[in-house]
Amino acid sequence: MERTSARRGALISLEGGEGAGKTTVLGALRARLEARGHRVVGTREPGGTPAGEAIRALLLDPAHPWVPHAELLLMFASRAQLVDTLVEPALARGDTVLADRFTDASFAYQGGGRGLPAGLIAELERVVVRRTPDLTLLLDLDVAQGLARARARGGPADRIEQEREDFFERVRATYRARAAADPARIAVVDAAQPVEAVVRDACAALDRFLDRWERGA
Ligand code: T5A
Repeated sequence: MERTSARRGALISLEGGEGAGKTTVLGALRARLEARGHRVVGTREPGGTPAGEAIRALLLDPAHPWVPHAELLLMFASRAQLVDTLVEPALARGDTVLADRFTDASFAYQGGGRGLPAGLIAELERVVVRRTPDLTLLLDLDVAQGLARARARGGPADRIEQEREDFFERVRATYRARAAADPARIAVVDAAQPVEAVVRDACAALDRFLDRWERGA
């Protein structure tokens, strides 16, 4: 039975380094939400809208050597379009938004990875996004293992996947630091486990959150 409520929907994001298994886990999270009566709107970043997908293509194309500030602003251009045209209307309808990456990715990749100031990213978040996810699931995985998984999938590496390993080590460290600083919002899932165990732990963290959220807490 669908939940009917005047309350706004929840914003749930999924984060992790390259090859951490987000795509693999997303389907299970959606199924769990729907089984609990939530209407789910899925998004991905960069992208998620026609304009955002065009920005994504520019961002990931190895032909464009974006400087860090340009990369950051393009991520936020895509996110602004997504938030205003898709995320906010969905939350206002009471739908649950399941986001494949959100602003934490900018803190991790453009902040940790590229070395841009966290204060600048926080200011863009405050002005452009105006919202923090209600729950974030962080799929945490050893960098070399994640890159090996991503490479095993085949196909050419995109511009960001072509970065050196130390870049992804900084990305991972930033994600973990953010989770340590905000454990009430960010749940860390050990993504080195077999798929079934990752899905089980991610769904358990989702259930704990939904138990509180559905009570109105
Ligand atoms: N980015 C994004 C920024 O720099 N700043 C930002 O603000 C934002 C929003 C695109 C890029 O943009 C950057 C980050 C990215 O570099 P993306 O589309 O989310 O973002 O790209 P990826 O993180 O590269 O997503 P992937 O689709 O490559 O990885 P996934 O979804 O995490 O991994 P998945 O599920 O495809 O799994 C990878 C492989 O591993 C296997 C899968 O079968 C698959 O083959 N696998 C497992 N194998 C063993 N055990 C498990 N537990 C497994 N789980 C999955």
